[in-house]
Amino acid sequence: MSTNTATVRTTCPRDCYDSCGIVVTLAGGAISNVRGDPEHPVSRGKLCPKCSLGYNGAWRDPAARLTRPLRRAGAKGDGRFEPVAWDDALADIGSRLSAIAAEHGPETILATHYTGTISQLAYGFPMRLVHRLGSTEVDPDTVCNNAGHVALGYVYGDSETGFDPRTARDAACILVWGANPSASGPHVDEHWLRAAPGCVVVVDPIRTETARAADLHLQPFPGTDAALAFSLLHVIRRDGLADTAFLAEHTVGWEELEPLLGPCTPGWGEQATGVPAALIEEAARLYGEGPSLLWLGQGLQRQRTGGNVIRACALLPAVSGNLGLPGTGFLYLNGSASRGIDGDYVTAPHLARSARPDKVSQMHLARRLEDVAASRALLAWNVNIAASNPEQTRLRQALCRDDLFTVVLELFQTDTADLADYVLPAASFLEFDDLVVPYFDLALSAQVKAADPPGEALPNQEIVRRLARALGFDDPELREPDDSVIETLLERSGLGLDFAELAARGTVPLGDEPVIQFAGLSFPTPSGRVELASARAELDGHPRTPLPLGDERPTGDRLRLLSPASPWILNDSFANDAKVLRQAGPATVLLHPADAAERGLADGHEAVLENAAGRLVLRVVVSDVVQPGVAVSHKGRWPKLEPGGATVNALNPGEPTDMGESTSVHSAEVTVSPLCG
Ligand SMILES: Nc1nc2c(c(=O)[nH]1)N[C@H]1C(S)=C(S)[C@@H](COP(=O)(O)OP(=O)(O)OC[C@H]3O[C@@H](n4cnc5c(=O)[nH]c(N)nc54)[C@H](O)[C@@H]3O)O[C@H]1N2
Ligand SMILES: Nc1nc2c(c(=O)[nH]1)N[C@H]1C(S)=C(S)[C@@H](COP(=O)(O)OP(=O)(O)OC[C@H]3O[C@@H](n4cnc5c(=O)[nH]c(N)nc54)[C@H](O)[C@@H]3O)O[C@H]1N2
Ligand SMILES: [Mo]
Repeated sequence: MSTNTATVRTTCPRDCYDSCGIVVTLAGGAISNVRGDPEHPVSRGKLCPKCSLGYNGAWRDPAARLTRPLRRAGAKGDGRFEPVAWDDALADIGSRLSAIAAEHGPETILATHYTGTISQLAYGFPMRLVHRLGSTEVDPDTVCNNAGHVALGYVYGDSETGFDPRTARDAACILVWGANPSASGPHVDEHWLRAAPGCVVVVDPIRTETARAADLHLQPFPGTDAALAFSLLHVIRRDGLADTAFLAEHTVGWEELEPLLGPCTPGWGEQATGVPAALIEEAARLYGEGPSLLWLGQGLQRQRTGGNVIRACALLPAVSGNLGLPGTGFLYLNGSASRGIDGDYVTAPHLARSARPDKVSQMHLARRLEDVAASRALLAWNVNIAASNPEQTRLRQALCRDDLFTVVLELFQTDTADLADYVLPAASFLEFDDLVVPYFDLALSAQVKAADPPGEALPNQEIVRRLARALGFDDPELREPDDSVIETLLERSGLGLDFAELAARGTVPLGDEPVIQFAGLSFPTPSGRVELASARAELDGHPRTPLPLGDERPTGDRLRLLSPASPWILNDSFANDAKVLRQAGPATVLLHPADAAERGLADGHEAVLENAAGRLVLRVVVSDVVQPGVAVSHKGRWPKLEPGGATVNALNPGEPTDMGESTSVHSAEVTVSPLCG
């Protein structure tokens, strides 16, 4: 029998360095297969295993997906819901929110969202309603990378203009500092990093697959990277690899920084970080001679002193003159403005009727939600805070408040959705058009609708348009259809494409040649130069320069707990897919053989991890990829699918970083002991 088959070319909008091109095969109008686009430079015909399984599994399984609006029909948290018609749901949500805004002020309505999808409209359009309502935004980046943004802002005035990965062809060295693309960007790892002609130096407390494949792996104790950076800078200066002309013309503060480098000898660095002095010497030479690229990972800054860490590491390109030339520069992430995307057009901050309420850090969300007077309602889209946020137990309790009116937009019935008053079914990226702006490669990609959403599900932005109507808002921005937003964004981008052309090409790179980061060597800082010392930082209560400090080692029998990305799960996405879960296996804790032996633990044992925030039982894997004093348990599971009803974030106290009130999740400390011992 012949079936009517067709293909649609689209893009993966997960929060991942890869942004893979996808080919969707349709048979008789329904999706029959989702795979990598053979013509896409990143995916090259192959999706990563998690996306391949998930997009051909739970994401297209109508039994797993939310297909109708649901209203709570029992006590908060007991999981009972009843289907309800869209119009009834929206009318009730509209009147509840209006009443809360009128009675208690719109700022008592909190809005939390993040990168469950990074496509422009599904990510940002709902902010139009948040602005119009005057509600309080829970600062999205504070659960991920805000310390790094703030820190790079002090030094370079900009954290979202990174190197162009295409310039790797000109680099003699690539220094990957606290990123693990073998998990967090598997195609970037395979096709970009491993294919690069230069030598690769990796700085990571774990011997990740990326570290294993590198020419040189420096394995510091977590949180000691600022000391390591100062030690590298000591060698760079001592060996005449500091670019004095660059320092004189394009930086301020060298005279304040230079004296700090003197004591930071490789021997001192070894003491402070655990990295052998000889490796510090070698890495400094490789990086300092250049041309060199520096990739500053996001795991790097999730430390108590993460801001100081990023500021210290960010000195390297400026001191060694690895800026403004082919094969040089640093990358934290490439923001959408570099593709000409007008973020304010998407989110329309001008819709705010009065001064916007201060944002709340995700680190303080549990506490804020406990405050009845300050938080009456919560809107959530693209997040599963009950899984991904710190203080998991405390947050769950706060979300159980009967008088907190919670509305969750979701694809799946997550732990967060379980605690909602209304769950609104969202369409997935396979079901509507949008724009994807990769945050590694300098390109722009089309997300193209391949099929209708299941049941009554709708894209976030359509849900928001309908909700705005129910709230009685008639601003044209809240009625603007998707195609108008998309075409306006493309027009303003200056890339000379409309959506049809972009969709036909899938992904369009920014020009033919690599863009040089900070080509004119002018920096959007107050001085117009790289600020090795920063008056702005000082005004904000920080030291003028970064400092050669490292976090204290855990005392007593505690271990430092890292919970980075797993190759099998993406944040909390895919953790509900049966095949993905089978591949990922049970939740584990990796322990160094010495730490395991000391605690009488061996492979397969159950261990209790405990601290003031919570307690968690995990299966032990003894492994020398971790160093003594460090335990590893990957992020990304759903509490309700775990035997103990909790995940690693039950152990995350939510202590904010030194800058940006951001997550210090990799600073958590725990005791580890046998379950029955
Ligand atoms: N222990 C520990 N915790 C961490 C981290 C860590 O390193 N360690 N990392 C942190 C980081 S970096 C991040 S970014 C956060 C991420 O944490 P989350 O934002 O909670 O996780 P995601 O899985 O990215 O996305 C959340 C939800 O978005 C939904 N979603 C996907 N597409 C759509 C859509 O189109 N519409 C709607 N309405 N929903 C959609 C998915 O189904 C998913 O449930 O976790 C943080 N938590
Ligand atoms: N498969 C998969 N891919 C993902 C994600 C996922 O959950 N799963 N999450 C996505 C998201 S939201 C983000 S933000 C990115 C993050 O991706 P990355 O930037 O790669 O960050 P992480 O995976 O959090 O951590 C990277 C590395 O930082 C190391 N690290 C931890 N503490 C320190 C330290 O003190 N010093 C140094 N030098 N290194 C340290 C960890 O050991 C880890 O190997 O990945 C994205 N891609
Ligand atoms: Mo993230």
